[in-house]
Amino acid sequence: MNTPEIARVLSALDRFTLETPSWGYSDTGTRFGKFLQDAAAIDVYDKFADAGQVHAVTGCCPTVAVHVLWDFQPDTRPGELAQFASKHGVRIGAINPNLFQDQIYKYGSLCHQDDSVRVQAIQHMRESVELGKALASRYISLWLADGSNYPGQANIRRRKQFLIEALREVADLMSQKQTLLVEYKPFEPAFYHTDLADWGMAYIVAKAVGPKAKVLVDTGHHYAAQNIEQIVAWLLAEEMLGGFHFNDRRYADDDLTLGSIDPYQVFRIFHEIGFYEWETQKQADIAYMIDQSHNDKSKIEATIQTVMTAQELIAKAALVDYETLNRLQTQNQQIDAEELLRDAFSTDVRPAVIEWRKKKNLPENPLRAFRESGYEQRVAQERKQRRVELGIKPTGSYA
Ligand code: RM4
Ligand code: MN
Ligand code: MN
Repeated sequence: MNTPEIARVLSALDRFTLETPSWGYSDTGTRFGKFLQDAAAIDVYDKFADAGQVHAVTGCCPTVAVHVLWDFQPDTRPGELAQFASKHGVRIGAINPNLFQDQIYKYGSLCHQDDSVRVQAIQHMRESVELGKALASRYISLWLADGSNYPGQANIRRRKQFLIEALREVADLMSQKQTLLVEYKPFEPAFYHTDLADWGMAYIVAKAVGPKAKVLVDTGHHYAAQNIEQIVAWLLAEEMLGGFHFNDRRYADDDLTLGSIDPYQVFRIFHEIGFYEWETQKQADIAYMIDQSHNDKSKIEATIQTVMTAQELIAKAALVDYETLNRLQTQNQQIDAEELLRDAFSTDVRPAVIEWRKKKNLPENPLRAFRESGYEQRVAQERKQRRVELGIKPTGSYA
């Protein structure tokens, strides 16, 4: 790598932050059960402490996404929680409402045919918006689990209308500083139809809601052969890309570590963003977030590994020479254009990433630094003991 290339990598890393999810630090599993870890976070305080560790060694993760029902109790004082987070060097990021856990949502929430259920769902959205305001958090990040399991069960068009009306109401409650991120997912928990099943539906709904709403791309929420970077390019071109939930997948919404299965795809996504930024001469306003469940890996280590992977892939994408690519594309030089991408992808950028870390007084190898700190062993002991004191019984059963 030459000096201008290194400079491009350093500047790309300077501009990149990645939000970690509170739920990535606690025990999660599949619907068949959970394998419990002593070091897993018990409560939101543990989650912020763990997120603080990730930020301390990577310098790249200053915010933590929260899930309202998993992280807030009715008596939680948002201000106190924010203060606790800041003690650990992090801030509260995206607020994720939860419209899928309550029994009343069996047949949907914002799309439900009963007014009373929709009213309750909107009320939860309102509380999430208020929480966002109290915490000066910019994003309300909505994953809507609504859908149906059998053909004929639901009026799909009417549900779409209910959804748009409900989200318009929510948007009216939001301040100008808040953004609603609309996530989509093809299936699960419903297996016949999902009300927001793909990016087109999320786009239509976000557009109907107005300028406060943007689309969120969760990389795991696509069918296997789908070209995600094209979706990203189109959303960028339409100024409708609000954020990402990063994870990798082999089959469906597997929530595996980013880049563990197909790093080239992540590279191509970052490439589309870089190309857009070069062409428009402006930084894309995107919330980069992780959405992973570390079911059997060490949770903090898996999060650090994800951040390091993302930084390396961002650095590789920064090596693409867009001027040259533009010329090659105009001349239909497809092999050379493709080689430009392949060269960038196969460059070992780790020395440049280490240089960036040294400049920031960060450990050269965040994963090793975290291991050497002994944090995980310490909290495993302490949390194991605390579980006994709190009477928390290990259960991970499905039925
Ligand atoms: C969903 C979706 C949401 C996440 C939940 C836990 O599949 O990805 O973003 O909050 O899982
Ligand atoms: Mn997600
Ligand atoms: Mn998901």
